[in-house]
Formats: sequence, structure tokens, C-alpha cells
Amino acid sequence: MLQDVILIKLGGSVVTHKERAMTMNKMAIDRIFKTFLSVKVPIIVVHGGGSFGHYWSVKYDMHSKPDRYPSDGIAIVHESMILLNHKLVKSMMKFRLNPYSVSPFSFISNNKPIAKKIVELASMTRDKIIPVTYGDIVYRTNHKYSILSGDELMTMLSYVLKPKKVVFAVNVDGIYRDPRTKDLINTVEEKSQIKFSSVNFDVTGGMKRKVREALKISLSGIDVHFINGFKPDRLLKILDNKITKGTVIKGKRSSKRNAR
Ligand code: IP8
Repeated sequence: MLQDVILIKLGGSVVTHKERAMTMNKMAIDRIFKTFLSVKVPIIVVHGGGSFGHYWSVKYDMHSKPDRYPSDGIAIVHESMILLNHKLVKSMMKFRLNPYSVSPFSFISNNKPIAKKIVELASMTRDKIIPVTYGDIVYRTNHKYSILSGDELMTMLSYVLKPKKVVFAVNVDGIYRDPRTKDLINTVEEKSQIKFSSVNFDVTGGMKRKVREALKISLSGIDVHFINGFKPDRLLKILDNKITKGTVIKGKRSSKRNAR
């Protein structure tokens, strides 16, 4: 059953206007959720922080490194993510997509996944529910907190659920060989095909971190797709195994994992 799930990350730069604090990209969101109506397979959605969580985490200088960050900053970042999540869930409700918001705090402890809870997310999809979770500031240990990105969550969820496909909806067409020339890599078979020095690096570590997490996921034998979130019809093509514009990192089993 778990094999059927599709894991989709909606990038913060797609669902929000990154350059405008606390502003949703309503047009992009509506387009994506309208497309979801045609998706006939079970999906789990993860979304990023965009001009909500990132805006505040930058202001308070919070990172993925666990630290004793200011309490008011922790509260503000978390609240901004709840707000963004609520707005997205509300939009999904408008399309009768049956979203169910899940805080990442409920299925991780000390930054480690609680597999039993994650499996329950997949079970819920059988009831025509779409679980929606998000990057957030989370408690680690010893009064330290850290930003857990939606990209890292994708890896955590993938390791447990072994989704059929993993999709990152981003604000460009895929992974570029060179962002200046927009020379798109269609298929990645080998890690060495990607030159990290030329992968776009936004203020929050955006594309580089996504690619790193995607490569990890692909080592579980899962194909990881990068598509343009502003063109959600491409998502449908991927789910239908049709060719479309984007980048796929082909799943391959590392010998270490095979041996398990
Ligand atoms: O946009 C980070 O999630 P991301 C969320 O997936 C916060 O990196 C709180 C900044």
C-alpha cells in the first residue's frame, strides 16, 4: 500500500511571493490545487516557508544548526508557518481536496522520524485525505532548536514511506547545468552530472539543499522529479509517466542499502 504514495514538495518560492513578506502567491496556489483535482493517486504534501517562515528566520538569524535561539523568534517563526499552512489548507478546502494539516513536531523527535506516525499519514490517504506538513522551527535537545526544512522532511518521509515518486515543485523548470544559460538537465543518472558550484543558491540555501536531499532520496531507489510549480500540468504528466519538461534524478539502490 505504501508504495502508491506520491510525495510532493511545494516550494516556498512557488506558494509565496518570496520578495514580499508574508504574501501568498494566490494565483500559483489556485492553479496547483485545481490540478490536484485530477490527481488520482494518493498524495502527501510538504510545503516550504517562503516569505513566511524564511522571512522571520532570517530576521532572527536562525539556521538548521541547533542552537539556543531567542524564544520570541522561535514563537514568531513557528506562528508564521502555522499561518502559511492554514492559508494553504484553506485554499485546498475551497477545492474540496480534504487536506489534513500535520505539524512536523508530531512525527519527529530529536530530529528523528517517528516511523509509526509517518506510516499513519500514508494510511490516511486511503480515506481520500491529503496530509499537509511543512518546514518549521523544531525543538531538538538541551533547549536547542533548529530549522527543519521541508526538503529535509521530504527525505525523512521518503525513507519511511518509500513513495512511488517524489516531486519537488520549484520556481524554475528544473536543475540547470548552468543557471545563466538555463541549460536544463533532463535526467540525472550519476551524482557527478550535477556541479554544485553552478546550482542556484538562494538566500536560504534553496536549490542546493533540495538537490542534496533529492540525491539522498534517489539512493533509496526512488525517482525524484523537479518541475516548475507554476506549470502544474507537468505534475500530471509525471504522474501519468509521460515526458515533460523538468529534471528527473533516477532512483538507484546503493549497495549499502541493498545489503539491508
Ligand atoms: O522552505 C523552512 O522550510 P523550507 C521553513 O522547505 C522555515 O526550507 C521555518 C524557515
